[in-house]
Amino acid sequence: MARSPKRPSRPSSRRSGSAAKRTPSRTAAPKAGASASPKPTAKRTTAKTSPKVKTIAKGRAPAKATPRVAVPARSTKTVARGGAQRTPAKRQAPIELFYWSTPNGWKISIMLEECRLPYVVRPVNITKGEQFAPSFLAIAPNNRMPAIVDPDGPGRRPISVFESGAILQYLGRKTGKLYPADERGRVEVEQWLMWQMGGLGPMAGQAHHFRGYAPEQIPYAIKRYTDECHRLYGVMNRRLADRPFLAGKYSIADIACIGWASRHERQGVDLAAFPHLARWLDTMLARPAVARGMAVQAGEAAQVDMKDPAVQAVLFGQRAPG
Ligand SMILES: N[C@@H](CCC(=O)N[C@@H](CS)C(=O)NCC(=O)O)C(=O)O
Repeated sequence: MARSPKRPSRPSSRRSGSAAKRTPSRTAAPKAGASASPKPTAKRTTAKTSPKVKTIAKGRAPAKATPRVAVPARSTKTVARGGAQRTPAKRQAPIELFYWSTPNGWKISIMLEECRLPYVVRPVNITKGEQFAPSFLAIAPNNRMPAIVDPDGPGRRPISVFESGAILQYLGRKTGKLYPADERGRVEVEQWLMWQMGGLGPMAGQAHHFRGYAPEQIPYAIKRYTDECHRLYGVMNRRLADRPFLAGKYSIADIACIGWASRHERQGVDLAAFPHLARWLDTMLARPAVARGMAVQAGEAAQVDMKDPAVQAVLFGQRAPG
């Protein structure tokens, strides 16, 4: 399995499944910002769907209920079923994953792979402004991916969820996997999940920005966020000194951290001083589901030049409208 943190391999054959070709949603059509449709990347076969049925995974029944939430009208490129195809007894409509290949997006593709849930990727090319499409904002009002629509939500009705931490918790509760039900176990997981959401993710994101993307080099900002990443990895290293994973057992807290930690070099942090973290990183990257999750549509994102002024105009300097 791919172990490279920087360039995850293409999805393995275990992940490959049939693809569903979506017809446009009648409930919403992306307007502003959704300037271009992404190109298909995965080698898939296609299956026709009726306008009412958003997705069909091969060998599965269509969703019983049409999602009532608005979804982007662009075509779907990928259906990934993880290991779900090995346990086809239960009919399961695929979860729609609104996604671009980034550390936050990977959290959910990894979780779906770990849980062997069938899912269909709805690409949200954030470098082209597709995160501002009204139909996407209807499910993700923060104009950030990832988001999901689960056609089989509570009460067997569709539900949408945005914010990667909330999605991980939702999927953990839904499947009973990687998120303990007992209160002590849950608290262990949640404190490290929130640590990632409020600490490692934002600080590493700022380090990436000021070290790699910013049009001007600002030494104070670079030092500030590089130092903070270094501090956070020290915290993580101490935590991992006497347990294999952040909450003891493998959990959604580890999944939340892996994408960011795998990019420690971009944050200017050498792991030589953090042996327990380095061991955890190797263990994580060796997990087949992690490799598969990080490989989802990685090629498309890798082609983007983050220094391109058109890309920077979309991603940086965003302000509230009006
Ligand atoms: N707190 C959010 C952060 C998500 C986030 O920042 N996503 C980025 C990509 S990693 C995004 O969609 N950026 C679009 C933009 O900046 O407009 C979460 O964890 O879901």
